[in-house]
Amino acid sequence: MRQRTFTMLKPDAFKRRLSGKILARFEERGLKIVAIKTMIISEDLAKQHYGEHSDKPFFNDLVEYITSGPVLAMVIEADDVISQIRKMVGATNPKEADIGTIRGDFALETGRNIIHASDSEESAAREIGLFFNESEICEYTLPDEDLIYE
Ligand code: IDP
Ligand code: MG
Repeated sequence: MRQRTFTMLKPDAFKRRLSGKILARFEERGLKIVAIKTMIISEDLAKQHYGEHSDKPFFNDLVEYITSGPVLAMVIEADDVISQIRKMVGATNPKEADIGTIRGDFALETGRNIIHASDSEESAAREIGLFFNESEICEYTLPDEDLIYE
């Protein structure tokens, strides 16, 4: 069964006009985008999304950062997609992220690390539910799925 994950280009990525380059990486690898939208996240949604970090010293800055402009929120579907996208995203601190990862190639600071990706099946289900209605998620088949999957 293919998996779904929640991925979000943060306001710095969107404002730096990196969306196309980052989406191209997902598309070229054969991952299927099943939902995508731009939005400005409310403070309430930001606090829910990052609820696990509410006790951290950076929490207020994180909420301010993620609500500071448009994000590009998406649901991506593929085999093992949660762990594959985390690998493509790279370490939380871009200075420690491998070159070739999205953070390693496009970012320098933890507080400006340009992209979010769910870290487990549980968080993917929770985050998809926070950002998307079922009716916004598109079921379809890629025309080259038999070339991507054996
Ligand atoms: P992740 O995004 O790689 O899953 P988490 O530890 O879940 O990393 O942290 C969520 C987000 O909070 C990070 O992507 C980053 O934007 C921010 N963050 C995490 N640690 C710090 C920090 O030490 N200073 C500032 N921001 C941080
Ligand atoms: Mg996280």
